[in-house]
Amino acid sequence: MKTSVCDLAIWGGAPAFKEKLHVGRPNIGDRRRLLERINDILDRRWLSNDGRYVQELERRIAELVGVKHCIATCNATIAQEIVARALELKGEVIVPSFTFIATPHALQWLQIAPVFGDLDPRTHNLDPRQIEALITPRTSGIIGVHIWGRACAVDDLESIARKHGLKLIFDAAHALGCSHRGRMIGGFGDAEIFSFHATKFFNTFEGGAVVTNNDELAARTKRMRNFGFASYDQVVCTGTNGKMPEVAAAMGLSSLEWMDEIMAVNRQHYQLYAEELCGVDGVTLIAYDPAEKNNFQYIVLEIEERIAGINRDDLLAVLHAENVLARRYFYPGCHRMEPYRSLFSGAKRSLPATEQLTDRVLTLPNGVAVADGDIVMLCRIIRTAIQHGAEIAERMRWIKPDPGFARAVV
Ligand code: T4K
Repeated sequence: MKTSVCDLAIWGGAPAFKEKLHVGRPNIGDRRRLLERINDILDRRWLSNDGRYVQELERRIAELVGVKHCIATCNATIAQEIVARALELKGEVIVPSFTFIATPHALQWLQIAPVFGDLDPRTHNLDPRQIEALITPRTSGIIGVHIWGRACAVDDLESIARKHGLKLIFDAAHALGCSHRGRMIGGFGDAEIFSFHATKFFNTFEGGAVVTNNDELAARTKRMRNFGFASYDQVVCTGTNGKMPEVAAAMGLSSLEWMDEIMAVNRQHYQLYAEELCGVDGVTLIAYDPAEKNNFQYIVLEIEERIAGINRDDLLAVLHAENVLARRYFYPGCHRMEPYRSLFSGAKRSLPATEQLTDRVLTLPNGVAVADGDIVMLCRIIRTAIQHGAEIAERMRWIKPDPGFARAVV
């Protein structure tokens, strides 16, 4: 057990973990069922293009979420591009800066300008009070993101969108299995988009889906996912290749069968983190509303340097040396990444709440690949680091900062 600063691997102690502990280690469902399905795909020689497993996955996701239509895609980024086109977004679209870079990139890719809104520090989601000031005659839509699977201000965004005649999309990449006011996320706005990337709690290797109750939008999305084909040899619009392959759908179906167990493990890990980190000064584990469903995939800490005595990046360096590859999502905020940093200057560039949060957030490993003992050990390291925060901060001043360290040690 590491109790003093000298025990820490960053100063020569043995790393607490032999193997690297990742944030986003994929949850693998029932391997036997997956391999059975893959064999069936190979036997039937039907590998892609709206196959049986894709259709089954779409049906099951639509049922789970309680929407009329689910259109499975190769990933969430392409799904967002397709929906933006299907809804005829143009000019400017308001998005949060505190999100994965895919959210604004999918717009910029279509030559639509993302206009970044600041976040509400209580929710980490787009602050609805600041949106109307960003609306211009060029604004065509709003994209809310349910960060960490906690619903963004859905009701406020819906009323702003209605008032100004704007389209409303929700990036629900984190939010499969989560609810808002007792209703499953997926049925809000014009459409919502899930990601089933390997690092998500539910995965199809790579994948995503558009969910909507709008029949016309669903039909357009489906056509655009398949090059604009309306039937066998009839192309009616511009399209792309956004199809999900059968093998991905097979993974999705196996993951679905296992979803409740994954959620239960995640929730139990979350509770263990909460117990182990209870009373550690300057460390706050974000809360999930007990009245709502959540997949508990994200273990998110906020590090308050003034109280902890150590800043987030120093703590991150301590953990990386121990082979805990904690992450600082979504540092430094999309508005401070290229091309947006160069495109937007002056006051528009400053988003104080986002900038403050991206300096404080630290995400920790969760999922079925993480053992209870790992969590206890990891939390003890955090506890030790904070107990010796001032000493670590002083020692860190002598280490030359390497801006690429967070990636380099992966
Ligand atoms: N909107 C939001 C809010 C999102 O978070 C995302 C995706 C999107 C939209 C777009 O969805 P997709 O188009 O991807 O469907 C990852 C994912 O690539 C990305 O899907 C995800 N968000 C984002 C938050 O995280 P990286 O760059 O952090 O991945 P990487 O390679 O660093 O992996 C993370 C950790 O997981 C590493 O420690 C390694 C480990 N890992 C990763 C993979 C892929 C594994 O252990 N096994 C694996 O197979 O982006």
